[in-house]
Amino acid sequence: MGFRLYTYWRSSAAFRVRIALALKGLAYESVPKHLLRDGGEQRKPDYLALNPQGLVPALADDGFVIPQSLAICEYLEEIHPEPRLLPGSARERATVRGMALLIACDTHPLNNLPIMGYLRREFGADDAAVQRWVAHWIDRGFSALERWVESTAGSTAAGQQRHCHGGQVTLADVCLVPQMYNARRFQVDVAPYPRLVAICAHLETLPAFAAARPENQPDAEQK
Ligand SMILES: N[C@@H](CCC(=O)N[C@@H](CS)C(=O)NCC(=O)O)C(=O)O
Repeated sequence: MGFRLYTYWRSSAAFRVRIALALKGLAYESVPKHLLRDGGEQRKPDYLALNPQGLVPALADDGFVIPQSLAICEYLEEIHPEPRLLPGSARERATVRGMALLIACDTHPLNNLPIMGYLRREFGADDAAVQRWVAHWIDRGFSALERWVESTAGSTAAGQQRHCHGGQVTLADVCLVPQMYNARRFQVDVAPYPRLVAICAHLETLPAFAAARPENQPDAEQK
């Protein structure tokens, strides 16, 4: 049976898992859940029976279902350790996990579509207000990460930074690229974060990151 990934092309949380699967060379069946069509396929009873939270992604491994992108990445890391997304010492892994959580817990949830919808519905926020909200929370997360990677990112002989931590891809990079995609999608100015931009420019050239990109998914829609 193998892996089955419940996904949506534009979901940045699913994007993380697609990158991790591709980096580890793991094949999977893609099961798209359209988040907007027909009230949201992720809210239908058949999917809620698999994932009571009604969010994508979820990964089924021979029928065992795991929700939450970082739990999925850590599961993949445990059952297929190479290449390592959590390398090095306990301290290094704590740093990488901290960076991943900065994005996945403290940044991404605040610019997720349901939050924007709630701001519009319940607080009467217009497009400009929602845009300000999104930019504010991405700026807050990216400002901190930009400072943080200054001391942890490996650099080439030419002084270019290519990863959030050390000289190889880690879980922090797996989270950064989808968040950068979101920032650009919502027209947030990323110029104040040159290290993060340089890291993403490198990572986006890697085949695993390219394969996982939203526009390369079977359910991708033309804009
Ligand atoms: N913390 C979760 C976040 C998952 C999440 O927010 N997924 C979004 C798409 S990026 C979703 O399914 N939204 C649909 C909805 O809220 O109804 C994870 O990392 O997996």
